[in-house]
Amino acid sequence: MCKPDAVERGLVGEIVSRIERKGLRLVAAELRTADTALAEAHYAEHAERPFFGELVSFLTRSPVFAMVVEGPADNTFSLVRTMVGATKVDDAAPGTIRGDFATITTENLVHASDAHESARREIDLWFPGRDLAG
Ligand code: FUP
Repeated sequence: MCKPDAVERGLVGEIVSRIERKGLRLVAAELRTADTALAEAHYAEHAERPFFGELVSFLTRSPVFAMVVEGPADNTFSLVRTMVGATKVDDAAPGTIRGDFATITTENLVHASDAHESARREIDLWFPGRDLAG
């Protein structure tokens, strides 16, 4: 997902281009503004963290570009996570999306599922009824 900061900064094309050049394929994509319920469900694992409120405000402040990405093997989530880079911007290596374009951790441009299970859960959350989760 290109988060609100990525859409605001006009980086959707750059991010999609990197995914496509890698050899991965978009199978669904949508520009939409998340409501609070969707943002809270998306970040449910962080519900007890002190930054949860800010996270939900951030994700709902303007449209995100949600995507389902497919690759030739069953490691697509892992490939995408590597391209995205570390969560903390200080740790995000040059060559990664966050390493190349993000300067603060709270605005680190992209979200990417970190396992098959989270990918399935998040696809069902953002693209309900579409039977895309594989
Ligand atoms: P990631 O999977 O890399 O997006 O990272 P997390 O799911 O752990 O965190 C989700 C978002 O919470 C991050 F993108 C930024 C924010 N965050 C903070 O603001 N502070 C933290 O200490 C950790 C995460």
